[in-house]
Amino acid sequence: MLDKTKKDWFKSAVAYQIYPKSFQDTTGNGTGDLKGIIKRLDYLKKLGIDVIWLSPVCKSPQVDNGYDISDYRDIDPMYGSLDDMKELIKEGKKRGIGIMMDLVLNHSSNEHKWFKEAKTSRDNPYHDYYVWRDGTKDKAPNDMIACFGGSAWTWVDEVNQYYFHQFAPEQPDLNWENADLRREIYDMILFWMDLGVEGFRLDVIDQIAKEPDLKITNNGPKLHEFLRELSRETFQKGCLITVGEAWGADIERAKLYSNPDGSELSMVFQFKHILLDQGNEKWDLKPLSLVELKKTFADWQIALHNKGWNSLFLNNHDLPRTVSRWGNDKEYRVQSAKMLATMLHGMQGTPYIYQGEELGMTNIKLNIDDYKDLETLNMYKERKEKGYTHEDIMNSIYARGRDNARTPMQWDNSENAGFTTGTPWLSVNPNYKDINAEMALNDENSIFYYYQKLISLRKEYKIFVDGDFTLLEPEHGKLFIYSRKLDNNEMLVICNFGDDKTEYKLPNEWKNANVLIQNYNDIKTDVLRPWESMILYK
Ligand code: TEU
Repeated sequence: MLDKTKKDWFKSAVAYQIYPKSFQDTTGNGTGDLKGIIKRLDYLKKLGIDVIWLSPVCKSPQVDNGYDISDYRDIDPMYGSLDDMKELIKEGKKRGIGIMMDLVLNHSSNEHKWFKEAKTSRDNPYHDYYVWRDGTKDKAPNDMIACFGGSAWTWVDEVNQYYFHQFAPEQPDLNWENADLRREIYDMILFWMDLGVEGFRLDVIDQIAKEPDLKITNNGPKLHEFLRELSRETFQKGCLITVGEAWGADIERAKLYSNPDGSELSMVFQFKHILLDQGNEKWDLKPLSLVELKKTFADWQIALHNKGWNSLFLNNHDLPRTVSRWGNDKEYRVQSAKMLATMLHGMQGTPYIYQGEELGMTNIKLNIDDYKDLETLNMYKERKEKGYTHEDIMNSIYARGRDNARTPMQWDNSENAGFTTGTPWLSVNPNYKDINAEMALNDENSIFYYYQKLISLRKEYKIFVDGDFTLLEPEHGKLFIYSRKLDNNEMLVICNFGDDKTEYKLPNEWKNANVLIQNYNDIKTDVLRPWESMILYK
């Protein structure tokens, strides 16, 4: 177990993200719950992870699956009760597994009592907790567009004003300029810290300092001032792991966020690697360039070494499954899932595994009526109106839709993959008979055990945590090779990114090195097989 009394324990930790709605149902209502997570803690212990990033479980009308919170201090009845949460924290701790709560601080639900008050009158003390601007009913303050489509402004008759929302109209933006609001947020965070939570993930934290008059959404001028106050008033009173979601973070900003002096957060989720195969908009696809991918990772690895800290991830609840996106989820599903894991876990940073990634779960194709995500459904409508063909839109959804990652966890080959005895809220991927946890646990060559090994290597060899990073063969279009060095030791990570065999002469000095992990049974010294990967150490 990790010694979590050390301030920088997050550097040796491996995190696992749970999307609670899709993890494990115990009541038969078709959605996951906290008791379901407790039931599966031994599975996670076996995998070897140290913390769970739990997507939002607070009270919510669920317009955006919990990213619209109506009570920050209570659990949504769909997931259980506050007592269940206490139980989860306790049972987790017994197994060395902490809980990271998901803090949605940029916006609340429109059902939050603050907003219900705020919209009654301009004189209401809660009015200023949100971002209001004058205008006339038929003319919004400006033409800003919300992330899920439509105007970012919604009119309220009672106050004759518009409120600002970067996401859905049901997710009004909070006004961080208001000191009383900030105090309420800090007290709420301290409440969860008192209950024994070990960390936080901060939703769209780079958007809290918005300046709508200047059309600034992320990276507003006061962002880091707000963050430093937040951190001082809350996180720094404990020994926590904190990660901010920051689509707008570049390297220089990431150094501020993850400053080793602990003044802001432990690290951020930045998305430069994720954005590489995207056109102008998220739904416009372009092929991934491996050379660019390598350069992007290398730039971050090198720049943050000793100057900050990286998070390492390829998947989350907003992204398609990487094995389907960059790997081959058909004939090389197992090899490519292992290769992608090797590529990522060999780097410096804190790895995050998204539920089902350790099983090689894949994207799904549904009929449009079976999708649940508001982002997907809004986009379908918008693009239909703009004249895109059904087929064209569906291809974007198959490739990019968020529901790809949100299908229920595949536990076994019983009905509904052992996720629920009722009707699942979102279709189970029909491939669950071939891809499920029970099978993985009975197969010593499974992706699950490969992840287990990667996690244990990170605990055993300091070089994973502290070693520096050098990219080798940067211009090679098929191979991703890098080395890590610490004192007199060196580690070589070799990945063949694709379905083809690729010529590669293993350098002589590596021929007798220890093989820490590999996804084929042997090593050939002159060629790499499809999706082959290995980590060598000397
Ligand atoms: O996501 C932030 C965000 O910008 C996403 O909307 C992202 O652009 C999109 O999902 C890419 O497809 C966070 C949460 O992770 C997401 O689930 C929420 O919907 C969103 O914030 C609003 O809280």
